[in-house]
Amino acid sequence: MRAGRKIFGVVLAGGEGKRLMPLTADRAKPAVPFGGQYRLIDFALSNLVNSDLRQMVVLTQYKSHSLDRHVSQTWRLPQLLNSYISSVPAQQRLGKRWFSGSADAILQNLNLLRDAKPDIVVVVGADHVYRMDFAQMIEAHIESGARATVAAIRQPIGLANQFGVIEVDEQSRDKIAAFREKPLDPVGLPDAPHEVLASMGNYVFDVDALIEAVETDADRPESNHDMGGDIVPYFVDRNEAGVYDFKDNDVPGSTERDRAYWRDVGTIESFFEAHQDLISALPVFNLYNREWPIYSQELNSPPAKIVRDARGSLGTTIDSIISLGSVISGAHVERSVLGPWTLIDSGANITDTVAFDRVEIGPGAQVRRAILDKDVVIEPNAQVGIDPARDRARGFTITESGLVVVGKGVHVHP
Ligand code: ADQ
Repeated sequence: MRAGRKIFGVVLAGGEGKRLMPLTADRAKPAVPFGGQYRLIDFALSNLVNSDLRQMVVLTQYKSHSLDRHVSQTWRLPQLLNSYISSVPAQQRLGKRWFSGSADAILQNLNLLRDAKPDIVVVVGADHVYRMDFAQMIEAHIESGARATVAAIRQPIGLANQFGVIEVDEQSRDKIAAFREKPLDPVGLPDAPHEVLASMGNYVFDVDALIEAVETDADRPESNHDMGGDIVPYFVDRNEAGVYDFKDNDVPGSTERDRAYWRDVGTIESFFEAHQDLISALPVFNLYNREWPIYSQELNSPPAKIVRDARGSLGTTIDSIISLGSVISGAHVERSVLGPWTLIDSGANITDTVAFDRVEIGPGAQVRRAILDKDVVIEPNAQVGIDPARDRARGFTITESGLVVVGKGVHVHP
């Protein structure tokens, strides 16, 4: 039982997210907007708060300003009961060097653990979309007697080189027998040769075991000081690593469809696909589960408005998410997710598009299969996603499937 044990949360939020460029040109991956009004980190933090954690730190490093601002403005827990989520920048506490990996980020912040004196530490990544009750994983960790427990989910074998791959002990199924970080020659599961059991990058540790592991790792010159690559294998070598199967996690209000949904949105394509899911009639990920809310910034904005323009042309939206503060006037929006304060003017046609905050789309403009970063302005009659050669010539990022990404603040001319 968790009773009486003090739990502390560490959110690893220092990653660059290179594969999401240009969306990460100016911000850390966990600060990338998602689903209109959220930032990616809101999913991890909502899960931790809903799991009753009350003391957490967010370790940042790469381009952390936007992330720091979001965490400090949005994630203010009441100070009563000593609740807090603090964003902690890299501070070179152990000499003149930045974090060399996620385990080094923890090593350089051990003072936080020593001050908080928890019994158990939950360490999670900050860039996945999912719902998870960590209280259930903590209970499984305590019951199993493992010193470190890794959350795991089945993934297609073709993706094994993006994940830590777990082999479960045949005798005691909650133990990890072997672990390989991002293997190039993965072996499928005995009951499903086309799948592997992947680490979700979420861990539960006994505090003293975690401290010992990162301190021991610091002295290994061959280490990359990475949680997946170095710390998990450290526990596996000692036969102290447990595995927690995410499919056993039962989040209040979840349905058969969205149970155990976990999505890496680390590439432009997967980021876009996750948005397409949100706006489908029966999305796998249900933002509207009120029993396990996903919290986000308080926008303090007027409601979204969809109206005829002055000449009487209809404003229409189909299969779309429209965030607060947006106005669609005499324009058509279809299968799109619009962030706060999007303005779309007469005759514009927006299809299969994800727009971040404060995007302006002028009269007669056309946008198709695009991601528009914050403050993008599409000028009257301009086009995006219609003529690939033109989009490429204008320096936009174009993915293999033809998605066009327009970077922050860019003005697109006709
Ligand atoms: P990756 O996601 O490739 O694999 P990593 O790049 O270390 O690993 O990112 C993990 C988390 O740590 C992210 O939230 C990232 O923002 C953060 N992070 C990275 N470097 C950091 C640093 N220097 N300081 C602070 N935070 C940092 C990991 C595991 C795999 C697992 C996948 C699941 O290593 O075993 O399968 O996550 O996606």
